[in-house]
Amino acid sequence: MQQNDEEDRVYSELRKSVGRFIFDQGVASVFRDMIGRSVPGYGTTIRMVSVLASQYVQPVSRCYDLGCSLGAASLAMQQGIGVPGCTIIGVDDSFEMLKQARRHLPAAGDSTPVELVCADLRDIKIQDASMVVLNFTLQFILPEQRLELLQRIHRGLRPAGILVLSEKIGFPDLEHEALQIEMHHAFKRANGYDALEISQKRQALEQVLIPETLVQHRQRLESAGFSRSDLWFQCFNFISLIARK
Ligand code: GEK
Repeated sequence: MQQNDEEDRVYSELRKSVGRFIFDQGVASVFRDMIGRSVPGYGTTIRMVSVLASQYVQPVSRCYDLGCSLGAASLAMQQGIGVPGCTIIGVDDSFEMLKQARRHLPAAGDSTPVELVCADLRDIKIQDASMVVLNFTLQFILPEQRLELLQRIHRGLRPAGILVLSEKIGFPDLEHEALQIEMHHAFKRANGYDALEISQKRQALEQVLIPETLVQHRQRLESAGFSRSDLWFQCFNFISLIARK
């Protein structure tokens, strides 16, 4: 089990100017707390990655956790995989995130080994995969680069392989969008964030995390070659899809 439970106070002090959000040492050291208190249903997505791994990972195949941060989804896959000969590859371009992830990675023992790779996921070769996880990562890739990435994932998946895609989404109806954001902010307040923290973090993420609608995601998955994509989870403006080769 990972231990990284420092409290997130990153945006608690008033800043003269709020720069772009980056996954630096300050964020990495509180990330577990930050994501748990910020993303409704995050724990559920991690637990279900484990369930989906037990159902869909094929013997002697690769599993990818792209944008792995502290490796929570990699560990969930490791716990779920019940077939022999697999490798889990966790990829993140934040050195600080991987430094924390490595500190908490348990020795593999008899279970599926996890390799952590510090690289841009846009440069990673995906091959012989039966499961790929993008748990709240695609939202940080420029929209015009997303199709190419999904095509590459699709090509690298074996027949019957799956992609788990979790994202913060937007809504075409502005009133619906406003209500979802209101509920998300209520969730954050209920988890102890104050108005300043919520607004400064929102500002920092503005140019960095670019949400799209559910329809845009599903259409892109189809264009990338996936035979179907199904919504299995939604809590407010956070969703997760399972896409099948
Ligand atoms: C979890 N999946 O705990 N290449 C590699 N990594 C990247 C890139 C890129 N181009 N862009 C962003 N990242 C995790 C949570 S967090 C989600 C994922 C969030 C990495 C970035 O460094 C960060 O660690 C991760 O993607 C996004 O299940 O913070 O909302």
